[in-house]
Amino acid sequence: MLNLIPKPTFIQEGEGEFILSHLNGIQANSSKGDIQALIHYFYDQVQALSGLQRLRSDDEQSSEAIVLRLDPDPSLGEEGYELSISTQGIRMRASHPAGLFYAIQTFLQLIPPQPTGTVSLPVVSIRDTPRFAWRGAMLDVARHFFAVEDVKRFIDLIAHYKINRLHLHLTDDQGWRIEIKSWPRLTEVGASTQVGGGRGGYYTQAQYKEIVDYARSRYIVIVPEIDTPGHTNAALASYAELNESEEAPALYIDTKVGFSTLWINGEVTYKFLNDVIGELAALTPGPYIHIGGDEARSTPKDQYRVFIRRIQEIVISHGKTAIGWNEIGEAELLPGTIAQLWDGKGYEEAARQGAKFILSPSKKIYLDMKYNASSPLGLDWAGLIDVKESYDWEPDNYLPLLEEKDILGLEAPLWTETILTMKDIEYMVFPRLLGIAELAWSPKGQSWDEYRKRLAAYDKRMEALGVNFYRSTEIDWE
Ligand code: TNX
Repeated sequence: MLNLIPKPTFIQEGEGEFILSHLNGIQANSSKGDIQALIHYFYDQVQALSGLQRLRSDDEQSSEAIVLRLDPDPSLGEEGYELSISTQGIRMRASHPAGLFYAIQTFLQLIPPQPTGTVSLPVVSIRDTPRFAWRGAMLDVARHFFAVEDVKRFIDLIAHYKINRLHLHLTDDQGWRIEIKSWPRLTEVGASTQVGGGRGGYYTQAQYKEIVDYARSRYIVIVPEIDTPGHTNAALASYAELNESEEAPALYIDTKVGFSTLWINGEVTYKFLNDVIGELAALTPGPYIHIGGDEARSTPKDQYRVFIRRIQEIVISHGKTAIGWNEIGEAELLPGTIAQLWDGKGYEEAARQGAKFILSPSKKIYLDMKYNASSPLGLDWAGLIDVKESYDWEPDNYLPLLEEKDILGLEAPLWTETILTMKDIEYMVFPRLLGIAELAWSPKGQSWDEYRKRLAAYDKRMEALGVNFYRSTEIDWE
């Protein structure tokens, strides 16, 4: 059995092995920048995992050993690939660069986790395409702020499991984390603290672009969220005119939700949102802007509906697609708006309006939930979620009104009320995200009993990457 996660669509194992003793001379049939970048990525990753050395010159006999090919093949789609290892060498093929990136991820998982000087690879033929187009993770950088380096490490780690969306929850009651040049107090004031009263922080526009570019090099689209009309205390504290009372509240460092709201009937609110979303849209190559919309308990229902309508219009006017948490179904959804399911409120209305869904059911894939009653980190309002609970469910059967065609995919959020450091992030995310990535990528109907055996080999891999993961007792780690 090959321990691959997510499990590929089709695997045929053969006889024998291929021994890689040094790294050089990858052959590619394209000199496009994307492909050259992939070759560098491949060298760096293989070298780091295996200790293999790159030879200086490319004129060694091994130069035909590793071949990357871009071949138009509609049956592989945007992200599919073929990877074959024979006794003669390694061949990866895809229609688009993303597919080659995923072929590389699969290849990296075939490298034994302990470096021995050479790499012995099984003869195998793999053909693989994803089930869902949306395979996401979310990081809340508002409750606690995380430095650019942490976000890059997070991107590197999740990319290994073919995650292709990173949703950044950039604003909340406790902090505003993205520089907006036309409204500078958002960061001068609104970024100055975080849950518990620490220093907070924010990304300059240049740093945000650095994150976007880094994510793009790992085939991950950044989905920025400006949470509205609730979860806005940091903005309200920065600018008095955004409050109906025209008085700025104090900054907030506690974790209770539902008390803040933008001033729905104030025109200044829409000028503000147009400026913020305009700047963010210009910095974001991906097609999405997330507008939040959750837990707006201090916004009267009728006003909430007006607000959600107007903010969708603003997002569309900047050329982007709006995404909102499931509550937005209570308002009129404009064509194309995507609903993100978390607790089901508003889901039926959104489904009846024909919205497409991203599934983030809190009882299954909230990465901020404790694993068990003695987990040192996390919350438990949605339940305790050990590895099996997060893996062993079927997206297509989860909600009566949604069929496969209505589901764009899955996204696992990490809210950070109790998460302070990169080590904390890793502990909550790993290993649960591996199983969630498999639910999003692999064909329907995988089995928990078989999955848990494959996962058992990943402690060594996670150790090799220095990941602080949770050693679930549900797994017989190797
Ligand atoms: C609910 S999920 C929230 C977040 C909290 C989270 C904690 C959602 C859309 N809203 O504001 O951080 O619970 O688990």
